[in-house]
Amino acid sequence: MNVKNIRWTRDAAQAVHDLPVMDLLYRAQTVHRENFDPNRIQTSRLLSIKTGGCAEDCAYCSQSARNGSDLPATKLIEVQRVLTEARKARDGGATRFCMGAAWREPKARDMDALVAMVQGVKALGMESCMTLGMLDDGQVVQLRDAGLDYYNHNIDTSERYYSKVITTRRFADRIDTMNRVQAAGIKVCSGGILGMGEAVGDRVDMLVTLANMAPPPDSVPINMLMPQANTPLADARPIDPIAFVRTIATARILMPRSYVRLSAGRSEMSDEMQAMCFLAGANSIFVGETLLTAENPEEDRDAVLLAKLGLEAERPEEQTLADAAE
Ligand code: SAM
Ligand code: DTB
Ligand code: SF4
Repeated sequence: MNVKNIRWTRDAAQAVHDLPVMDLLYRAQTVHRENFDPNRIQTSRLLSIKTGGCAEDCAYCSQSARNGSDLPATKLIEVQRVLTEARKARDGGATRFCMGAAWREPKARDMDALVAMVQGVKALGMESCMTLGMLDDGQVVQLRDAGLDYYNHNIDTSERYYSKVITTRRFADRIDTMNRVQAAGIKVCSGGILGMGEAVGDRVDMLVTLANMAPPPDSVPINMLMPQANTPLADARPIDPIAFVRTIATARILMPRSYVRLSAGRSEMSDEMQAMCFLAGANSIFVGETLLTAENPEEDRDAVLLAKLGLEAERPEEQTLADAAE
């Protein structure tokens, strides 16, 4: 049977999540090895191309204008600046360049610059990814035709918990944009955040929603909340590291052929916790000292960690076992 077509029920996914940790990790690592080289990791680099002043009210985000954060709002940055950063990222070994904008959705007047950014990143031989908020059909086609490889659009949590975190859009709006992106042939990158006060069932439901997409997202970022001053989640209780690892392992088992990205929050994780996440099937990270606005581990620390674990960064020309099997 084609693993892509398994439809997960909530109960089956919850049963996986609740396995004894040794069984869960063994199963996740087994699935991982069937689909990927276990000693390789994909590396992406992020750049905020438009920071702050966002009209949405995401409770975790430093960039929402409604959160009273003191982050100054910027305009969309110039194409040349983006390409200078992309070149640095490529020379530092990253294979994908991800550009993020603090928008509810892009405006028509921004589309030419966005298209030029995608074309420029592609010309450098890198994969391109953007995250710009909601997109309409025309925008999806423009970005696809420019050569956009991935679109990041997180569902963040379960449908049930969504309105506790964001009130300015609905869970269904997120799914609509993802479907549009997927229908146009752009790969979807979608995941969420752990540690926002959600229940275990919300984490499982979020993964079930992603796993039951046809096909599931190619890339699944799992972020650990980085509490931001002056946001409603500034004082959220940190998630237990083992609970975090369980969620990564469950994502790996539910979505065997997707890249699972250990995303925001690595700067707060021990080497041991990150190693457990890789053992649980995470095989992608953001590299570079900043994410969009928050900090990421220093490059030296990451280089030491990967060397200690014998993990090698994927090269651009490298095919994963999953790709090779298509
Ligand atoms: N504005 C666009 C959007 O929301 O789709 C793109 C940028 S937004 C910052 C991308 C993702 O980053 C969010 O969906 C969320 O999952 C993650 N994120 C934002 N702030 C975070 C934080 N403080 N801690 C962890 N993850 C965060
Ligand atoms: C994702 O899931 N995580 C990245 C990326 N997609 C765009 C963003 C993390 C942001 C962390 C908080 C910040 O830097 O402001
Ligand atoms: Fe805006 Fe994205 Fe931040 Fe939400 S997560 S406030 S949409 S930048």
